[in-house]
Amino acid sequence: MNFGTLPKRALTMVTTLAAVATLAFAPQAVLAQDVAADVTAPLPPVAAAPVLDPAPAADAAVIAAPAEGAYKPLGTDMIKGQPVDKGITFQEQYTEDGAFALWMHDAILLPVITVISLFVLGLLLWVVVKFNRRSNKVASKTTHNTFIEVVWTVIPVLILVVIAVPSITLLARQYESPPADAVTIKATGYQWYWGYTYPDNGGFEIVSNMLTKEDAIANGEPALLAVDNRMVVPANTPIRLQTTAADVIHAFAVPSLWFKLDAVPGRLNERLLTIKEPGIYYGQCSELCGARHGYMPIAVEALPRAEWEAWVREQGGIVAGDAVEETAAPAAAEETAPQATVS
Ligand SMILES: [Cu+2]
Repeated sequence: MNFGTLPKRALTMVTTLAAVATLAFAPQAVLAQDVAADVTAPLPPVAAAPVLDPAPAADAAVIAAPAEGAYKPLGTDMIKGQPVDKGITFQEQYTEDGAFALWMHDAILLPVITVISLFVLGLLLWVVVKFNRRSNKVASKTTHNTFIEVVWTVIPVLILVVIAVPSITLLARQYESPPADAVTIKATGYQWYWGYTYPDNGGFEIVSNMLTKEDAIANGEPALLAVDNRMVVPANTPIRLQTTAADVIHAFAVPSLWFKLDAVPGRLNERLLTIKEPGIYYGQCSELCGARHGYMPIAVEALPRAEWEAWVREQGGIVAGDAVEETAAPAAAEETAPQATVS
């Protein structure tokens, strides 16, 4: 091999690979921009839930309106987003953010990682076979090649841009503030269980402890994930999920909802959660919080809005409509009373 052909061959190869990489990634970039554009689209309208004054809410809880349909806990056929045997990607996702993240992983990150790994492996093999001492008695002294250096700087930059567009989009979506009419639910981490408070619905708290392995299996639920009282939430409704802790730092994490938020004592963290469909979704505390850290699972039960409201009333809580009716009635009576005396 003489001195001039090596850089020329390398140039041809690098140019070809650059063209292949561009062709391979171009559709991804276009897709990424499409999805990014969707982010600005407003959330689907949700029935307005006026913010309530907590004091009348507590009174109204005593005379709660009759339930439109009794609450029935979801059966084990509604368990969703569980890991599957020999699965190599994320769990199935049940939020918009999760679906977007899963798409980004499957359609962008994995192909990029695969192509780069194969490319580097190919280069290594090429060097091992072609440039060993046996086939190159006289070692090449080539050091610089401006074109190759430009190419191996520009192509990685382009790859990073292709990754950055959906990545920053996902980050921004995860910071989206809940709308004013979102249902507020506060998850409090305790050593070692969870408490779920519903401040918009009368402020009752549900305490959720892990079931024993025997009880979980008898229920048809996964051991170490099943709980006695699930965190019951409305599906297809924006939830303002707040997390805090009573003792040490915990973390509220449900993989199939693409949700993870630290629960820190003395601090209230908040993130928007909108679950796409009814189901049971399991998660775990994801901050090492002590001896029984592994035994404080999270079970989220998402119900259609009407059934969730029935559940709230069953817990002695109230939903927005109840309180409005209760507070409106006495106000109307006061207004009509003086008029009656005047006439
Ligand atoms: Cu914990």
